[in-house]
Amino acid sequence: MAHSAHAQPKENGLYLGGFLQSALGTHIQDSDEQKMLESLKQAEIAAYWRFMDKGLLGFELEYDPAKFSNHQVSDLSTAQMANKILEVAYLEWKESFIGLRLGKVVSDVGVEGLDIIERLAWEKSPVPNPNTYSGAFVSAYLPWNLELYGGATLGWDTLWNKNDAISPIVGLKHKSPQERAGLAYHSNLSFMIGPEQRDNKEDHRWLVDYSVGINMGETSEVLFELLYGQEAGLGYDGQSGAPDPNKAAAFWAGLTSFEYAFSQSQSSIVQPLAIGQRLEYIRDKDMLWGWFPEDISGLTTQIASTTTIRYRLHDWIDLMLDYRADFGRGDVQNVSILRNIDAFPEVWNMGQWYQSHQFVFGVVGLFSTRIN
Ligand SMILES: [Ca+2]
Ligand SMILES: [Ca+2]
Ligand SMILES: [Ca+2]
Repeated sequence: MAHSAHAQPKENGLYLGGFLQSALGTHIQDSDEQKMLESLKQAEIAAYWRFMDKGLLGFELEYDPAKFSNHQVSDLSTAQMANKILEVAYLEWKESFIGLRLGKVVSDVGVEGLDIIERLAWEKSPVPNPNTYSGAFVSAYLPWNLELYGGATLGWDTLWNKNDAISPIVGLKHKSPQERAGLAYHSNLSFMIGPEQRDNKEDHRWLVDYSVGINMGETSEVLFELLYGQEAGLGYDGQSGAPDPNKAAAFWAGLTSFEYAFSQSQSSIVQPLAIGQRLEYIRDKDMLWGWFPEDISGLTTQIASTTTIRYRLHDWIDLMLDYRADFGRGDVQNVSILRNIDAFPEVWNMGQWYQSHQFVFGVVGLFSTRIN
């Protein structure tokens, strides 16, 4: 699909690229307060060197203001700055039966593209999985289009190890042998385990994630993802409602999305148009993630819908409209925050849903050039 192209080049050479994701947008919060969105969502510069048909050196530097929203830049150490700015930096080597990767890479977990040039929607869904990790990885390309992969990482979304412990990942990918009547699919089952809390080697987090993507006739794409995970030591006691260090926090989440590109349309005006709809569900019964897009804590269920219309004005510029609606509530008795409880709690004890609506008019500019 036009909007899920991978940035990495396929042919030998040295390349430079980048993109700018900017917006005019508003966010209507649960309090009915309206906030203008930051006009710059993300900017990236990338360099790739593909060599000897098998090797790839990749660097992607990003500026994402959201990563700096809670910090004064002057308070950050060089290591923290590097972690926020260096999105990926890796060396890859691919033989026909085996592949190796070393460095900070885009995580194998999940199905959605990390950046706006690799997915349709304005924002990646906040379902809890790692976006990137650093480490060493091996893939074995097996018969029947299977790929078995595994590696040792320093942890979720980090360039530096915050607890001197390794978080291994293993997974199995499968894709359809060839397009059958324009139908293609790929799936990915992954498992990751290791301590993720700062200076704590004892309490492990584990995550199992299953993802599927189905493409039909190069115009439609359906994505599907389901995940379940636990984080030791951060659970709650269901009776007292107090944190219980002997209990694991548990979370599960899923998303489904549908995209349609009008690239095969008769009309050249309609061809650059693509539309998409994504739904996601997150159950976070021990309030581990705090993913609601405002500063509201104590929520345990979130449902969100994202509707996207995107238009490729040129090879290097996309216009888009994106509407995201979030609904959250606290619905774990004695633990989460419940509000506006109905008079008949045994029938309807959910409290009212918190709501949040975000409207974006976005512009994405991209460039990519071969230097050598
Ligand atoms: Ca990137
Ligand atoms: Ca990025
Ligand atoms: Ca670690």
